[in-house]
Amino acid sequence: MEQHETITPAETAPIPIWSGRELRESDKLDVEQILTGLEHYRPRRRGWTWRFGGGQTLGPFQYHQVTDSLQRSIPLPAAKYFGQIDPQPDCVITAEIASGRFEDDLRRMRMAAWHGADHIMVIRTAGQSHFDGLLEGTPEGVGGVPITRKQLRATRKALDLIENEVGRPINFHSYVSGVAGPEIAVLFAEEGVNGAHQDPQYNILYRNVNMYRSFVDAAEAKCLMTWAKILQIDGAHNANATAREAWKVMPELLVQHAINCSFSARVGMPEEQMALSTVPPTAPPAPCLRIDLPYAVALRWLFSRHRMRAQMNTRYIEADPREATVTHVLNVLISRLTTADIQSTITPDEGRNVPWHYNSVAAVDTAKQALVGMDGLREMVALRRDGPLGAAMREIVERAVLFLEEIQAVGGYFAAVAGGFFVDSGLYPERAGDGIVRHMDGGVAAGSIVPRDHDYLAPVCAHYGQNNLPDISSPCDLIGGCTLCHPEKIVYIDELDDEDNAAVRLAATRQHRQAGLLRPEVQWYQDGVVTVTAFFPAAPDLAAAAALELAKRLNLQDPEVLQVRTMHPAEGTLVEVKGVVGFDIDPRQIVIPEKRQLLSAEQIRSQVERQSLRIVAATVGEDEHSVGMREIIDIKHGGLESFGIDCHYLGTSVSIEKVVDAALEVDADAILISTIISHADIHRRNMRRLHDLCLERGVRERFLLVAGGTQVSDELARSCGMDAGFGRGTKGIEVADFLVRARQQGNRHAH
Ligand code: Z97
Repeated sequence: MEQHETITPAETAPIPIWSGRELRESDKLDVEQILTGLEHYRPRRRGWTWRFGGGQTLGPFQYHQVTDSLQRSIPLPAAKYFGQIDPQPDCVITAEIASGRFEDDLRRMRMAAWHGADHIMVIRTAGQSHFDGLLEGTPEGVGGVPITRKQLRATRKALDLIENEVGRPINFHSYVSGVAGPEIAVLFAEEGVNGAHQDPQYNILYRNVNMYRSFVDAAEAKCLMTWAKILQIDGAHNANATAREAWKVMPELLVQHAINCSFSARVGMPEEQMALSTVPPTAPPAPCLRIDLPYAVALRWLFSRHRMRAQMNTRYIEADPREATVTHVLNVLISRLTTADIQSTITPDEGRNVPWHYNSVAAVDTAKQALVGMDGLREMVALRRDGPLGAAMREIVERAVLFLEEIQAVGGYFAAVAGGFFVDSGLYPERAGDGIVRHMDGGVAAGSIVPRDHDYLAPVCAHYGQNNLPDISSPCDLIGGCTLCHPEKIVYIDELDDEDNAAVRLAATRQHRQAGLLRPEVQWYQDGVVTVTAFFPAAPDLAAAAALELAKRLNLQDPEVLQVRTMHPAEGTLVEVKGVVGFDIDPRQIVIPEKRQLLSAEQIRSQVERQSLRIVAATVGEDEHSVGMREIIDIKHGGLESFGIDCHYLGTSVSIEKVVDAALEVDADAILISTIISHADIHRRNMRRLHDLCLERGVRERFLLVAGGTQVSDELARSCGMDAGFGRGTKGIEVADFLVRARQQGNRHAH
């Protein structure tokens, strides 16, 4: 299935259709097959792809900020009320996939893509920047998941299949950082990686790589990224995440963006290839829009020709996905009130786990839902610059300008870093004295820069700086082509560790996979992790301990409390606890209840129009519950009335005799009784009584008898003489479907 193609720049052209095997919706991604033949795999394009196209009308709605729909996707849950439309917003949506095992990540990417992600960021559990060389042959899983050629190829190959399936190009993204940054940039250029974080300031501040070395390396890396059209994401957002009082670093963030952008431009990177990584700095209970919005406006005003990558604020996420989701939606509101080219998502449980796949997908859905919900917002509201917004925005910009001026005054960026200017939590020009201090002659790889000889010559393309090339068309002509121009020259090295590698891991689970056994999972293949949510009427500490005890008694191994939410210090606490189950479920021993295919609402309506249908309904016996029956009947809930069925509701605590009398009086087609109370088997007795009474009066054949209630099942109802029974969660359309079909078929056993 591999093929050798010449790499062509992607631009925004539709994706080429791959001649390889297509994925079928019902097939699982065959990871072993993906891993086969990687030595021959070539990426089919190079460079970043934005979303394109855009029908303005989808279903009943007119959209203003959507792009082409996917061929296959999972729409938002509420789409079922709108003809299953799945509008795809105008910005690229990122999913962060980071299980720590790439073979598991591949499956997750597919789920994320179906929900609308077209930017897959693979992050590792150990900092890539700590490595000082290429990782060819390294076993996956050592020190987290380093990016190796093998992993890149496997990922890109899987993404080829996935993008064919959903019908939209997917950008694959990682990092170009650390002292191996230039080598990694070559690797990424060779392997068709589409986007990468690159910012020398990140190396300096967060990985303590020597300053000079970081900028020299960045020049080389950026040159390669420019050649390969890899979208660059900078690293300013990290100051948000690390400063003690993050909302005060806004002027500095602008300065950091400016430094990386102007350095990149000097290397030759076009402005539109630079994406600024921006995160709204605060989150509720801070009055975040008052702080974050002026910052967002200032940023876009200063960097109007660059791309904006809007990251979500995760600084304050601990364990409550609900809280994180609200912050994310507020972040998306800022994207919609300003602009965003990429809306990045992180899982709402980032504070407590490596991203679990369903949480990654939840974050993608949150972004999609919020973006689509705010479609065209800017056409309706305008940002007022003449009030506090304009004033705050000007103030941030002024502080940033002063910051830059001071950097120049002290002798430049390196001197400023040595002076602890950066990630200081004072609102500039205030300084809190807690900035990150790095020294010019210190850090990893200090003193490792070697000046090029005056006759230096490197016969490779996309190489930065002085190079004494003879007058030839391409530098690598001297050696008959470099690996960028002639990828067949790339030497592919598989994992070299015999014991820890993807093949061994897959072999360990092969039998299990082939047998189709099931075990829950959140992180790795069938890791057995489940969560239990329990409310205890107890104070937090006691509730947490009780939850662990609960997990133990449920036979969950390694129980761990994930979150504790106090409802009231004395009255109760909600606890979420995770644990591992050690057993498999064999699908062959499971009976899947057959799903009834319901008539459509339209079909039911037209049947009822053709031949009217009348019912009497009541909650029977000594039972005052009315809500269940009401839901089944009321037009407001899409109940029987909404299909034109004539409903005579008799109320609650109605005797069986009265129900039958009423049915005879109005000449009903069906009798619906509901019983919620079920002690002393009263629900069974009511059903039997109805059946018997109809028999006694010789009218059993005249009526369809239907019973409902929380303890009622179809089987039980039939055994008590009913024609059908409906349990908890029944919708009106299910009852309507039964009534229409049963009458149509002239028998009572259509259910
Ligand atoms: C994000 N959630 O989406 P190492 N270079 C830059 C970075 O920002 C990063 C690295 C390198 C975050 C992702 C934070 N960013 C995590 C400019 C990391 C990664 O592999 O951790 O050494 O470097 O942006």
